[in-house]
Amino acid sequence: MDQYVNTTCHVEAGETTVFKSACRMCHGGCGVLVHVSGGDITKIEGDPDNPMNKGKLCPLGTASLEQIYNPKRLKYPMRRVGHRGEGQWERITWNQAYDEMAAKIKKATAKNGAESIWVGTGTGRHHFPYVSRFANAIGTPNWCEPGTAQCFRPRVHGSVITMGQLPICNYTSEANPELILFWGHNPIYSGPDGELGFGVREALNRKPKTIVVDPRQTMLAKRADIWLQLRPGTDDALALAMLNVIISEGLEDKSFVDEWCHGFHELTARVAQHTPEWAAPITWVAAEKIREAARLYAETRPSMLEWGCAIEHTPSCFQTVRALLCLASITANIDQPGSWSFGMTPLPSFPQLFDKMETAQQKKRLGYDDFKVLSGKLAQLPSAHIPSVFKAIRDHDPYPVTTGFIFGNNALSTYGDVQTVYETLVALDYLVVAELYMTPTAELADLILPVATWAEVDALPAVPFYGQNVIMAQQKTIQYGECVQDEEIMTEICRRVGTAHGQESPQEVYDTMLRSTLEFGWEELKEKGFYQPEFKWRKYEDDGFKTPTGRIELYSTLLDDMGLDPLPAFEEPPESPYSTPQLAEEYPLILITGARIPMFFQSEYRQLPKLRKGRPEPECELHPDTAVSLGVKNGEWVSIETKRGKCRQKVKVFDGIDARVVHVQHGWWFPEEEDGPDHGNWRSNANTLTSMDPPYCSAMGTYQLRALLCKVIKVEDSDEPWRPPLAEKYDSNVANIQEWS
Ligand SMILES: Nc1nc2c(c(=O)[nH]1)N[C@H]1C(S)=C(S)[C@@H](COP(=O)(O)OP(=O)(O)OC[C@H]3O[C@@H](n4cnc5c(=O)[nH]c(N)nc54)[C@H](O)[C@@H]3O)O[C@H]1N2
Ligand SMILES: Nc1nc2c(c(=O)[nH]1)N[C@H]1C(S)=C(S)[C@@H](COP(=O)(O)OP(=O)(O)OC[C@H]3O[C@@H](n4cnc5c(=O)[nH]c(N)nc54)[C@H](O)[C@@H]3O)O[C@H]1N2
Ligand code: SF4
Ligand SMILES: [Mo]
Repeated sequence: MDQYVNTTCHVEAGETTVFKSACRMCHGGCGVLVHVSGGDITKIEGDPDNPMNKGKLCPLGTASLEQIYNPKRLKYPMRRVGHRGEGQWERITWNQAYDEMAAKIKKATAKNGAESIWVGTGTGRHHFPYVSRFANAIGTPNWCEPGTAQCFRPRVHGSVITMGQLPICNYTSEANPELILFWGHNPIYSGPDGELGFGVREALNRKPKTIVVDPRQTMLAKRADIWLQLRPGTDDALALAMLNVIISEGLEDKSFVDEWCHGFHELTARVAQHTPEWAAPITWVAAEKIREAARLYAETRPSMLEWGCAIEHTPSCFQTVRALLCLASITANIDQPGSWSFGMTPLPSFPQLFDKMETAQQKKRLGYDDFKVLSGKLAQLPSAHIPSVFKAIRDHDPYPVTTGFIFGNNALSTYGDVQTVYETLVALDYLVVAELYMTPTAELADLILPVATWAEVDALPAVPFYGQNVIMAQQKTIQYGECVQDEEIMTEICRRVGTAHGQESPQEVYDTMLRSTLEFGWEELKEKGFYQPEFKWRKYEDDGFKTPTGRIELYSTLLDDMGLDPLPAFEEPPESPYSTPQLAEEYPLILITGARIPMFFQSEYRQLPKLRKGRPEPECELHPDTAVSLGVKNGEWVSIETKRGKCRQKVKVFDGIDARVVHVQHGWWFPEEEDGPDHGNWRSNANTLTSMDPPYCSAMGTYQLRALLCKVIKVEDSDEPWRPPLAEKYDSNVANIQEWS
């Protein structure tokens, strides 16, 4: 029996109204109680009834009030009056803003077709599914976000192609895994990225065996039964070698493989050469250790596989995803208690309106032919290829892209190679940025729209989006300034343009979704707070896996049909000590960036005192031997340099990292610096070091964001930080800026 888990929503407590909602300081999904009194939020606490977080909040969640009432928040729409990037703005009304945007969309469409409009967003915030809906409604196939090729979507698309659905670690069920394999993922820091960090902690308390695959000795690695400290970017080789051990030693689950897996013989042949001895020099992990890990993994069942974005930051990402899917599949760790499982998907898929766009227009999507799993025929959530869109903006090749809408993405911080990003943004004729804060990216806009925080929106959070087993209502609890939630902004633009679709209110959309499969609508869900359908295991026994063969496709017939490699394979990272040895002479260290820390979310929250206090300065991790050889000590500033650019961070000496590897934090800018439109964007920004250049993953178009080559140099506190030559233009240098106005 399905059951309503909750009882009440608005709990009147004297003068205070308590709303049940969902925190979205990260991807989100923790149940919260929001106390509102006199139109203001007075308290936010974890909802003890919620099965996802059981009343707990992480550091980000507890800082919510500092975010919602932050004095630096944008409060009303603003139009650029000076030159682009000069920081001169005039306040306008929403009505003026909507009319202006509608006119620009019509003009761009008439001149160069709707495909000349780029719609961008960031990772999984409440309005994520609305962004592609909006793009489809106004007729452009060119929407994208930094994660489509570099984070999460490769895992989703790879899973859909291989087994019909994304498998998840469901810690809300009673069953506990006997083993957890953490692969390039640190969920106790990175929270909800398909699961809840709280669930992982609880599962760990029950003392399962653990294997950690990570170049850094994280807390999880310290307590692991086996820690595989691999060379960054060689996950595919390690996974192939583990498959080799399992298959050559006959440790697979034979009956599951016989009945439910397609292409085991082909996989066996593919991995036959990939022995641990083959993998050891590639991965830097000893052959015996690979064997030991493969045996422990195969023999300890059921197990869950916690995988993270670290595997998606290299062009071989799709093959790595596929290899890991094969590992879990041949050991039958699929949709049974304590193993990877499939969510219940109680809701229909979000109405993103892809079906409303003509095929001919879909085919204009940049990346459509080249990256079939990201943008083309095999894409489960088709999106454009970012480097191709940016090229079309800069060079009008293969056609002009001239108008941009960004709903929540600090592109100058989180895209690879921010210098190229900068050149791209200033090449646009017209740029709208919907934001909470005046970020370095918003500074380059023509129109700025102030948006609502998570506590000011009505939304169906991404929890069901991940296939999790809970549907939640996120409720608007207050009005702040003139801020409007992104979904409403997009809907109103559609109305002003007069699009054929996409004009229903967000609440109507949620209501229709809920009622199409459940017996209640949006208002009832708000009252209940959340809904949890009954969970079923081994759903595939009823109607097979949703693939062409009805089985898990170790050998993918879909990829084969598209001319892509149907079996997992190894690719050396395009920039590495082995593929570019000459470059390695000048840049001898391997760079990894962006391992998550609990205080920040991407480039967010540096302006929240409670969180910033925990990490006041950017830090890079160096092995003690490396620090000695460079002549630097803990807390001293260093310049990290690649052939593309430089940034500086403070040294944190850390013996849990290989002496040949450096880790640099990502997302750093300095919102406290008011003067100058760049807000310290270039000083400590990891993406001055990275690249958006080819080669790309043949399926997903992924570029190499990690495992690049760098060097580290000591700098004095008094040394001027490096700024790229183009940043000089970024100062209010009117002569230059005029060219872009
Ligand atoms: N607090 C907080 N939570 C977050 C975020 C945040 O910014 N802050 N971001 C959210 C987002 S969008 C995402 S994608 C997730 C990301 O969170 P995770 O998926 O956990 O990814 P990371 O923290 O980047 O990296 C996880 C581990 O991978 C290791 N690693 C680095 N390079 C490699 C490699 O080549 N191979 C392997 N096997 N491991 C490697 C790192 O050392 C790190 O310990 O977190 C989400 N949650
Ligand atoms: N070097 C390096 N770069 C990386 C990564 C890495 O590990 N290393 N990780 C990559 C990954 S995995 C990801 S997912 C991306 C993340 O990239 P993004 O998700 O784009 O993160 P941000 O660039 O911080 O941009 C988010 C912006 O949205 C604003 N915002 C927050 N909530 C809302 C809202 O409700 N509405 C609107 N309109 N705006 C909002 C915030 O103020 C912030 O400025 O970064 C990628 N970049
Ligand atoms: S894990 Fe995410 S949703 Fe949960 S409290 Fe922290 S920030 Fe909020
Ligand atoms: Mo991400």
